[in-house]
Amino acid sequence: EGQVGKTKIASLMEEFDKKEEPVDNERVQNAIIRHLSTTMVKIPKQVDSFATYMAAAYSVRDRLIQRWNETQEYHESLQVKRVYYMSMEFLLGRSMDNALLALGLKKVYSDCLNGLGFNMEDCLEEELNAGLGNGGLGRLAACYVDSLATLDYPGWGYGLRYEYGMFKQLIVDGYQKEVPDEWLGDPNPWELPRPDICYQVRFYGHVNTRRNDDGKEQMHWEGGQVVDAMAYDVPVPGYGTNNVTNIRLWSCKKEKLFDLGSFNEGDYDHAFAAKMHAESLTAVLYPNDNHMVGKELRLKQEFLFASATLQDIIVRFKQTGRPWSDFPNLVAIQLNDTHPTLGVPELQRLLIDEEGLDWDTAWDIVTRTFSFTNHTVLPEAMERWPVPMLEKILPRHMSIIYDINLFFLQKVEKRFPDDRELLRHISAIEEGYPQQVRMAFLACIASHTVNGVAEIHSEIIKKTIFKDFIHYFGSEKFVNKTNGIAPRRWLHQANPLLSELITSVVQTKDWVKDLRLLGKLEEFVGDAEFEQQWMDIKLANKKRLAAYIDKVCNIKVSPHAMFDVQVKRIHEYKRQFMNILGVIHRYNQLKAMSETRRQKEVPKVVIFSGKAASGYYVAKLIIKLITSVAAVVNADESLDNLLKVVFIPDYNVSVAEVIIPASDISQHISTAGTEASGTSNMKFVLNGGVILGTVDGANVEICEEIGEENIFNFGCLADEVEDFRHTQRYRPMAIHPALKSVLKTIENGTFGKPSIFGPLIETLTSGGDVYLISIDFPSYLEALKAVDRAYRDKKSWVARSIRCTANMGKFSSDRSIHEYAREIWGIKPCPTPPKV
Ligand code: B1H
Repeated sequence: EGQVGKTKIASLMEEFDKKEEPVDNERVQNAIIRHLSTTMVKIPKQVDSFATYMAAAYSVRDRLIQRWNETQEYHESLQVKRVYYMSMEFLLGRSMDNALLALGLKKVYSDCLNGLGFNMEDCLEEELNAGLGNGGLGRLAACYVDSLATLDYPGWGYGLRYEYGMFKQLIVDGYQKEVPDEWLGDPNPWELPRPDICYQVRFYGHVNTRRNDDGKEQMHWEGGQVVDAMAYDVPVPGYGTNNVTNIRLWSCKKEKLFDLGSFNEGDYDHAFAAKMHAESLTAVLYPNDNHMVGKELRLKQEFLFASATLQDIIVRFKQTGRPWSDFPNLVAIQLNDTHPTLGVPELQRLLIDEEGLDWDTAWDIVTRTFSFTNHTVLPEAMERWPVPMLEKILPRHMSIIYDINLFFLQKVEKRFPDDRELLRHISAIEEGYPQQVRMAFLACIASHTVNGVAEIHSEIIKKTIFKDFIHYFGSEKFVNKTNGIAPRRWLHQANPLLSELITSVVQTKDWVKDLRLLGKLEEFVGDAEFEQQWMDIKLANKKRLAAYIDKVCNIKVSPHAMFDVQVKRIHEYKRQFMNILGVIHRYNQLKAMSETRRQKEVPKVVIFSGKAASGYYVAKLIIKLITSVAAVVNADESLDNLLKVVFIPDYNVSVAEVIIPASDISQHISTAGTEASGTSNMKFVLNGGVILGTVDGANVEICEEIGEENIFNFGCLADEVEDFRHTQRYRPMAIHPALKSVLKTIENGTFGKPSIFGPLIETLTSGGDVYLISIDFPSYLEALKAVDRAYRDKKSWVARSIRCTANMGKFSSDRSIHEYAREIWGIKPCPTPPKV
């Protein structure tokens, strides 16, 4: 009978997932009401826009879960190859709007909410931001999962469920202040807890050798401390497809410090308190972008992540019943930078110590499975872990890493005998006190393919960090995969007005999935009516941003002024410092101008936003300088509103969605060769914003696509940087008169006590000006002038703006994912059959 019952429930459930609630006003409304009453446990007088948002979210989630089940079941039944995108960061932002658009439910929900006395915008604003990432690297992972889902590729994201994501930024007295991000304060309808999917992860302990049944020696890692990692699944819907992809995030259960003695004595409170105070490994995201801090806790996070993920992948592989040699035919693992690299020795360990494979068979599987993306060349961002720390926390992995390195060096030695220098340079273990493991080298040795994230960056890494590896492996292993962005979020969702206009002239909505179709917009350059609509939409987006600025900064800005935007993490290499120095130059110029001369100037609002890592002193000083300049400039009535400076606090995905569609010009001005790609540059241009940028990262390819007459480039080139750095270091006072006078304005106290900014100015003078601000400053000022000149000609500006959007097809994350799928992962689209 039990058996009959089982088949009955199986067939009923299968049927259930295949059908979906029809989409009509009444049913959607019923679903919202049902969740308000049941899930949210509200009585009528308690209903507010938050409860309504939550109920609506739960009703959308119901649909997502069914499709998720169906997708996973389908892929499993076909035993298709999957990619697992391993990333310590997923900067997802909000999910509701994205899900509504993906499932084609926006209109119905909007009508329903109106019918219930609420409006869509207010409800969407109730959602918290999932800020489980620092910046570009984390947002890239989110866009890539969006594309995997939309293109029906079988794949999952794997990450960590931090209880506290990227901190919230307050600006107090002009300084950044960090506040914990309590994003799980409200229940999160977008995650599905999986208490039954749990793995044990070990730390410390020791390694024992044992003989197994056939007399072979086997290593066993034992003792130490064990924690539980539990899965939370985040469903990510594809746009206009039945496919729903999974991001599996691990949460570390609090360590079991339950004091049983006092519990049994009835001292319940005391026992409980001990448990509550135990820190979880997944408590908090390390808030450093492009900077490594060698903290033990971070290493433990990385291993918890690697171990739980590999155990989970192996469990699923074993369910297929296929032989181990098939592992790389069913599993591709992409390492999003080196942060998940411990997955390499962990897979090797699981295969040899737990599954009994021999070293070579296991290593062959490992190297056919992993591939690795490098995202930076900044030396301070390169992960290195001290050997003694690894030996203590992960003794078995340290010995595996030694062996991986030894066997690798033996092969190098065989090919290039007697080249001690080469061996020293190429070793994954860096000599010194203490010795350190170079994680990028380990990732490179274990991967079949290594990629950079923009053409220029992929070329640079071949000449720098991986130079010796090319010598050994040849260059075929090193490829480029230029980054991309999800058009769903960064145009369709963030810029509904432009998106509607585009659909009306392209005469199909297919551009949302096939961004090259935007090319058709070129035909409308010169069409007066279209150009007027284009400008009206930019103005409307600027008004939306102006209202936001008024709300959060209490500053009134004119939407008719040029909006000049730089929003990204605050870092010396990104040179927000140079931008604000340029603003001071402009301020001095305006003040020195005659009234009549001034009338001819372009009114400008310079907008900054971004977070500094909490321990990054100089970056925090840059924020203080920006806010100090803003205070003086904005209060100066003699400027006739020709210049305003705004620092928008707490930059995050949702804030970006408001800022980006509103920019006229945006700045991407990193020292050439330092920004691997940049992805916000793509977002701005896609929304008809023009770039002022250096010849760096993806700026180069954007320029190739949209034409150099449509971008403002300046500054020295990447291959000149080393020489300049050298001369600058020895002649740091070779400073241009314009820069000198700007520094003087700071030093004479115009923006507050000059001593505050002393250490910042010293980075230019005694610090050797590593990021070459004094070299690029003159050409930067020239470029700013060129932008002003061009902006005055409204007609050609709008043409330029349209051409920008029209030629951004290449930068869809769909293009990137297709390339990864074909050329690195070997996976094929596998669309889940549509609903009956
Ligand atoms: C990028 C990082 C990064 N590159 C270390 N590297 C981190 C490094 O927590 N950490 O230790 C966190 C992040 N992030 C960015 O990746 C690049 O700077 C951008 O240029 C690039 O567009 C982005 C995506 O490829």
